[in-house]
Amino acid sequence: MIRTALCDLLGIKYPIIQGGMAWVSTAELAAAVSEAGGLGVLGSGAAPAEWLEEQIKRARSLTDKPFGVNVMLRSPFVEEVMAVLLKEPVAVVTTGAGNPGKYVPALRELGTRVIPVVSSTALARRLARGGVDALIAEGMESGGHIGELTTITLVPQVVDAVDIPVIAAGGFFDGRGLVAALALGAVGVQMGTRFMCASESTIHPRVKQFVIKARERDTTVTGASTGHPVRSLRNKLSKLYEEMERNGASSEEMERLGVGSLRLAMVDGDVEDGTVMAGQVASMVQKVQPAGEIINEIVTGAARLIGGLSQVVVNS
Ligand code: TUI
Repeated sequence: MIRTALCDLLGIKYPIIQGGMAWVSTAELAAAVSEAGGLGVLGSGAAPAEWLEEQIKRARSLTDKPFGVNVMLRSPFVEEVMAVLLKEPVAVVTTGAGNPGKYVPALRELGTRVIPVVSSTALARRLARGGVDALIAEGMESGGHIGELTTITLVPQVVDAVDIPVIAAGGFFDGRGLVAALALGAVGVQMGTRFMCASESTIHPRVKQFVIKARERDTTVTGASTGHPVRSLRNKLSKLYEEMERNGASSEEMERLGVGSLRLAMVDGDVEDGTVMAGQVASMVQKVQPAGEIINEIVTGAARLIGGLSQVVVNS
């Protein structure tokens, strides 16, 4: 129904990638998204390599469709995680929070498609020259670690800067977003927050309810003073961060507070003392629903919209 060059590049039905979110994107979620025709992605975050290896095996047992792994480049286990990806190759590797340049040749040698996330045209150009397969241009509407530009300004600039396919991320939720991404020159979208509350998502039910309850101004960006701004849902911990930042706390002090806080939220369900990373579309999430239903809603919404747009053009 909605096919783009991304579908051919990755061997998927619909041009929708599920964001590889640390402590959120487990084998159950990734496999469900891949089964539904998108690209499911495991989020390795700062988890040890053994965890990832087990998750890859589990995802393979749940689906025979392609899936990916996101590598968080600031992980203390990044070398071991990369070693797992050379031993147990997956269809796609996405990366975040840094420059994956030195890992690209070995992964591509195995046939793995490498798709880094970028938040600037400078890194986009450098990586395109280094021979990556595509780029995800992620705007600051996203959850987690973010850059400075909005999606609507970043995506067309990255599209113009490189001659490889670009996937848009940050602020996408439904078929309207998918059509908007295509209008900006992207070949598809990556959505993270939209999939947090999928039935197959293994995060704590309290976190799902916290996302569902969120209103439009309920995300906040903390940690800008450390050079690593993070978007999350406002809670007791985010208020503490804001207070520390106002009082000129050191980067080390701020980062120490963050250690283990994502797991505390996502796995243990502590939505006040943990970091509930989520994007600005959190307020659009209204219920828990199967990943397949989410994908269908996005695709049918986009198809209906494109049908309407072509009529506008024909009639004018
Ligand atoms: O990576 C993400 N989202 C994340 S990572 C994460 S864990 C973390 N927590 C605190 C600090 C750092 C990481 C939670 N959410 N999204 C993709 C993304 N990548 N957004 C922005 C970037 C990015 C930033 C700088 C990519 C490359 C980059 O390059 C710097 C360089 O080395 O040139």
